[in-house]
Amino acid sequence: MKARAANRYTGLVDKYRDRLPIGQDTAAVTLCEGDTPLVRLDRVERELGRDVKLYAKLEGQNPTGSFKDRGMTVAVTRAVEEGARAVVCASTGNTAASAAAYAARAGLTAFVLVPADKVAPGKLAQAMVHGAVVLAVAGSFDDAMAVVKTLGEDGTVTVVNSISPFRLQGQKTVAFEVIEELGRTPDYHCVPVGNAGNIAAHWIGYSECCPGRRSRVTGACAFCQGRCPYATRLTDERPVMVGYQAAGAAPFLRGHPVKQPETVASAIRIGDPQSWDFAWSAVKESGGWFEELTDEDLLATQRLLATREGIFCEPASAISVAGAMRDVRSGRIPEGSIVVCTVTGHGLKDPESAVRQCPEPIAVEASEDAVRAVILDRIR
Ligand code: AN7
Repeated sequence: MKARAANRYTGLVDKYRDRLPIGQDTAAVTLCEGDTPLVRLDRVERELGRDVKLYAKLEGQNPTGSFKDRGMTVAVTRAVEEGARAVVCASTGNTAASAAAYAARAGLTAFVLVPADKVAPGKLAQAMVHGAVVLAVAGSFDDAMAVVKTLGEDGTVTVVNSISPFRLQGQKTVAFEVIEELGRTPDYHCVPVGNAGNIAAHWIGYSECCPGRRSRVTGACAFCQGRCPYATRLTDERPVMVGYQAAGAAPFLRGHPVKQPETVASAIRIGDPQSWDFAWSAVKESGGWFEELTDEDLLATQRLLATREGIFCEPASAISVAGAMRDVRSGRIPEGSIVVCTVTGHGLKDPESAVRQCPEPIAVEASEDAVRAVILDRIR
């Protein structure tokens, strides 16, 4: 029993503490986030008919159902270290759910600002159930974000949006896990882009895996400086970073903020991304690109992943796979490539948009004959 306890996974702060801005003796505020599955998409590969290896990093398997937990464990652990009493964020939903859960665990009050009537019901439920003070803002996510930035300035509350460097530090660990699992760096890493923190965090992580080839923009790893065990063990390759946006909310494609972003993927209905420069750097330094997809594209891919691979993700998360498929088909991602798609959030957050595409349940009598008739009619 003892040996097992010693090997128990206790979250990403404990695992990567020497690469995170958390003191050695600080107890992590953790729900054992991270360590998410990397799943090969065999059936999507076959459908593409190209010689690529396609993987999905299932971030919806985190404790509150999205990648935000990676950043939140670090941000809330730090907030407690610094003696904060309350945290605040603006959110399209997932950050709010995560902040609410980690604040509950830490005994802090969470204030979450969400655009009124624009948040998927599962996410709103999480924020409410975990006891956050939910403020439904008469405006967009971008309006709420602007308010939160001003609140953070005088230190009344600790901001846990991805403008906090601690969030990105936590989220960078996804890159460490991908390299550990593949035993090498992927050639391409495809990420959905909204506020643009996550693609930047991926790049920080991959850059820290590369001794001697650190990002000029993100800077050297302040915590390992080549000394930590990972620096010698990991690779000096970095992947090409590709960011995908919904066509109605694609400021990186337009080259400027978008006033009224619109997409079925409410998680990434964001017109004025906070990590603008950072995301551009990640894409440019890596030789990557941004691309946009229509709502139809990402809903079709959400359905494909669900019906062919058994993966239920939210619409915003399907965009990385939708984009990778398009870029593999066009040859922009060449044959022979290893491609990882970050699938950012769980489909149960937003069942309505998914169910709308499905056939209705079949009403049937509680009799063997009636059920058998349906089965015989459908089986091939
Ligand atoms: C499922 O919760 O911005 O580009 O306030 O929930 O780092 O913003 C969520 C973003 C992708 C985009 N996929 O990541 C919020 C919020 C899902 C998301 C993104 C979000 P960023």
